[in-house]
Amino acid sequence: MIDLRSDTVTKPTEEMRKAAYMAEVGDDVYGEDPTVKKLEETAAEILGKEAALFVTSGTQGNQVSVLTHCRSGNEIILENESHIFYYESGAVAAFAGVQTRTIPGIRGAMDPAAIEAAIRSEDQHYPETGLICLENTHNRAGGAIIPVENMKEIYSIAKKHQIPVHVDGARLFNAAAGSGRPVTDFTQYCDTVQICLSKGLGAPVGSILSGSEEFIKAARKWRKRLGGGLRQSGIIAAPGLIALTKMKDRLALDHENARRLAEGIQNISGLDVANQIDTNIIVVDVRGKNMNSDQFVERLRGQGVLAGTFGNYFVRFVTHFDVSKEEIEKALANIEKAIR
Ligand code: TLP
Repeated sequence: MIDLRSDTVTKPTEEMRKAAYMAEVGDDVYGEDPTVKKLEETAAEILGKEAALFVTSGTQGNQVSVLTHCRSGNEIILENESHIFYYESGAVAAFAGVQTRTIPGIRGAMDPAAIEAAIRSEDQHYPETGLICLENTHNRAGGAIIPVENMKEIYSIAKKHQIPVHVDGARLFNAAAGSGRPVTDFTQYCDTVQICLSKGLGAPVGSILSGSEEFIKAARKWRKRLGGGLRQSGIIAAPGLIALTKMKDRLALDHENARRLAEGIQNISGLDVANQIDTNIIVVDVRGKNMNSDQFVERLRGQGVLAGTFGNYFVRFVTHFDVSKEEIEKALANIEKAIR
């Protein structure tokens, strides 16, 4: 099977498995796991923030962030198809008790003026705007890179109104690799950021939430409340450390493979690549084949290629380090066979 459903399917490398075996551990709720500490310190340094917290997943990182920034009854501003709004099972309502104010983006980027217009003024009828969330790269916008300039404008508006900005940077290192800019160019324009170790970077588990010392202290408590206080978690932090320090530089290869896959798919009659390929995600419109996305994905499965449905008529392919250049060529040949 050539698994292009997501970059979450990557398996830990041999080096990661060995690091897990060898990891020095302690009880992290007592603050005694040296490997977790090292991962958190390294992550904060790479992201240009004061502190960081190891969390179990991207969803937990985003939720801990919303819970730490907001009070119940607040409103948060986020993009129409952002992961926090679209794919986190309504968690911001279930846990933080905040309501969402969504704004349409262009390739995932929100218009700063629309954000400013959505910020609530002081009035007893209104909720308070507690947080602005951005997503970079933007998953449902097909891995689109939100430009640093857009983030800068939004951040300056947020600061004017004293509203914090959180970035769901599940694939922020893809944005850095795809734009050729250091990751701190992006993180300088947010107060907090969540990055996933378990997507393109290949770790088996975990995400990092990063921000100020004060914020992370409060976030640690929210993580505990959610049952995310782990014990000898150096076992999973050790592969995370390898992901963070050694896997970033190869993301450009995944992007190259994505461009090749997109080009090949575009050449198959009846299939239409719906997004510009900035990073590792390809979204394909299958309507030209008179199929819906479920039917298309099933046909592909029959030829040994796995992809994910993305609404009724769109299918998502994600490249990652467990799929080689040769397998991309094979996947293309098999996609052609599947729909012939
Ligand atoms: N995305 C997954 C699915 O949940 C859709 C995927 O396969 O792409 N933020 C963004 C932008 C994400 O894409 C994801 C995962 C998360 C957060 C959540 O991370 P996890 O799965 O670790 O909770």
